[in-house]
Amino acid sequence: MYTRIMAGLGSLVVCVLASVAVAANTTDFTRPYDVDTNTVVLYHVDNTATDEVGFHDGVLYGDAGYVPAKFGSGLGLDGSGDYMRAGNVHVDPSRDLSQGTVELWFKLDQAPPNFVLTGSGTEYGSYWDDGFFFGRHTGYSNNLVFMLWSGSWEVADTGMAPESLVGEWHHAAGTWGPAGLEVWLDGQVMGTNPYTGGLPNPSYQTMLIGTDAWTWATPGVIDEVRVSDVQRRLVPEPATLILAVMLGSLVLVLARRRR
Ligand SMILES: [Ca+2]
Ligand SMILES: [Ca+2]
Repeated sequence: MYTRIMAGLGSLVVCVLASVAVAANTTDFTRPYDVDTNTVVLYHVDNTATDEVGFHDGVLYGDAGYVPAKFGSGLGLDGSGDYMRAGNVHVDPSRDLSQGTVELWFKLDQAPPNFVLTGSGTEYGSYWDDGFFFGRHTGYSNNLVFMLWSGSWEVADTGMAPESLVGEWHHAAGTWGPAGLEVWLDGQVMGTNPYTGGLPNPSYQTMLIGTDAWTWATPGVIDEVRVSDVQRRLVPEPATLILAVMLGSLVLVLARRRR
């Protein structure tokens, strides 16, 4: 009887774990994401600029190309004239502007005075950003920052000089919404700003990846780019899941030994 109960319990745990394992991943930044209803665009950049959501495929410019990256391949940028153009990702269909998350993995080859991992505003070379800005703007900070334009820049500062990030893969996320403006690095909130006004301009011309309207280039590789219309919490694999795996294994071992 005991053996049957334990074996049954073991099977149940295995079933639960199997369903967790195949569940869509939308929060664990250490793995490639799956699309959910709040995903605005998702680019795995695996030898294609296809948007996994299906509305805003990217286009590569300059001599941007696909190179080995964090997951599969990513966007290789030599720091001069290279970028991916995504268009206005908040229209067709229209998206909630009151909250959002912009994130990507990046590996810098160098840290120029001004560079942009991703930004939104006017077209490349039209010299006006009026959406989000993720990078370094030395007019505001010598650190990596996430900013939103509200007539002036609202700044969330990581406190990290990009020079200290060169040569290694890092995950960067900027969020806005009820919690204010946040900038995340490798799963930690590094800086905040009380601004809760959302993304003011729904009619920006384009999101650019690896640069902005000012043509501030980023030398390096960018991968797994996602925009969401919800203020995400980005967490690695939950500790509870690891605990469940250990518990499940223990139950199975005990059940086998009792037979
Ligand atoms: Ca990739
Ligand atoms: Ca180039």
